[in-house]
Amino acid sequence: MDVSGRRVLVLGAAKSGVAASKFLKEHGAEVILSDIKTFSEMQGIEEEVKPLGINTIWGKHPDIKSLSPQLIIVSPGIPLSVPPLVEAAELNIPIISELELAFQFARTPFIAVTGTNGKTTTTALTGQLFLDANRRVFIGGNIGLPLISQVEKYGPQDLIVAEVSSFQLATTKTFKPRVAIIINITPDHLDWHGSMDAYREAKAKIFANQSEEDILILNYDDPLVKDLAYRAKSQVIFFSCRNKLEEGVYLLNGQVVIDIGEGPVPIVEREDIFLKGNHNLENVMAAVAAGYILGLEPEQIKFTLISFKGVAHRLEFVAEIEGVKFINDSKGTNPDASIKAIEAYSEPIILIAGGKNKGSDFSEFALKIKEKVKALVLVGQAAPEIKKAVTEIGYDSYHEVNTFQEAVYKANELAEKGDIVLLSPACASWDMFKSFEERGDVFKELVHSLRR
Ligand code: UMA
Repeated sequence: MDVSGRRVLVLGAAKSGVAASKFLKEHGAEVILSDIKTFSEMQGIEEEVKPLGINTIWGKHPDIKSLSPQLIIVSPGIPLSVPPLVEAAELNIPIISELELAFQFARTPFIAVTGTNGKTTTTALTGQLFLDANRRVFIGGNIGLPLISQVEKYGPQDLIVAEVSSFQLATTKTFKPRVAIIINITPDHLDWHGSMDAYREAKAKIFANQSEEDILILNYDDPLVKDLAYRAKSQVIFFSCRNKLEEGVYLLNGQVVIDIGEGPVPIVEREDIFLKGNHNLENVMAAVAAGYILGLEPEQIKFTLISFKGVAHRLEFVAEIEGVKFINDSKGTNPDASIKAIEAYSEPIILIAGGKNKGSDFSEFALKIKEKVKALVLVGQAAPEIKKAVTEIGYDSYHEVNTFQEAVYKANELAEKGDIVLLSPACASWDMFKSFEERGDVFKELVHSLRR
């Protein structure tokens, strides 16, 4: 793609829009960066980009007819239904995502990972497999740094492992990863996409341009994902946590094995994998398929699987103190995520839950607590609601506390050797913290202070 001398409108001036604008300007484009946020909200960005010669429009939708851009780069958070994009589509002005722009400038093979849940863990784990094998790898995209800011720093011998969202995929045109992974598809972001069908079609764009020499890794256990195989031109590798497959990645006598037509090759004992839980097994199997098909040795893959400790705030192991393991799952911001976290452990659990409720119903969560949680410590705004849900079904092993610090101390006091103290609040953090990251960091500090 040659952008030199072309007038490009970048819609949205957050992380990906700013990175795209700088890149385009460096490559000789005439760049207009816009955001509906006001000048005062965007002052910092204005000061950052103006000296580079990037023009800006703040506080309103840009007028497409008067600007007449030749190309539009749209930020992931902006739906295609906003007026300037509807108008641009009518005028046949190409609209692409920062992902498509990055791909067009890339010289590096991509492993692209999408799915409703688990994409961050799968992306980080897949990247780590290759890092551990001494490959030069960039891990980014929807997580971490925007691809466009890094893409030219990597060459044909390197690898880009990219988490890609449905938003980014919806406006790809030529995106063609060497390996594509779809972990699962369940309802999400329907306000942006308009329907479940449109959401699934956006995800399916991850392999739309793949050809026979490319690889598509699909979850056999998820019907919406499995059926996409019929449409693929690429080589499909299935993975399954539940079924013994004729070919693919699956469990055989407690071992994760891969069979790509040469018989089952053992990779690792399931119980030796550091990441626990069925949902993590999906992530692990997808990463195994990608690593093996791109030539990593089973021993190398095994090394990473037994040592990779996961991404921060997602079932993150913090410490073991006097036989009690402390786990930070501050990312568990809704009941569904916290149910999965509870299911991930076979040990007795002391659960810390509560925070800001986002309108969730806690009845399923309460049932899981009754089934598996030895003691429950409740904190934050939603504590009374969770208490009501558990008492209604006859669970009384709960303790209400007033501060987050008290919650950690109470959980520690209740825990005995062999137990797990799990922070998985099932709620947002905003009643007490700026973000779930801050909540997780405070939890980790408090846990480490217990040692002293
Ligand atoms: N805006 C307009 N016009 C509109 C609507 C919005 O100008 O009509 C502006 C907003 O004021 C805002 C900007 O457009 O300033 C939108 O920015 P953005 O939300 O796209 O933010 P970025 O920082 O560019 O972040 C995006 C991803 N955001 C989303 O997908 C919503 C980030 O993923 C990603 O890390 C980043 O690019 C770098 O690639 C976040 C995310 O939540 C983590 N992703 C979703 C998920 O994981 O479920 C998909």
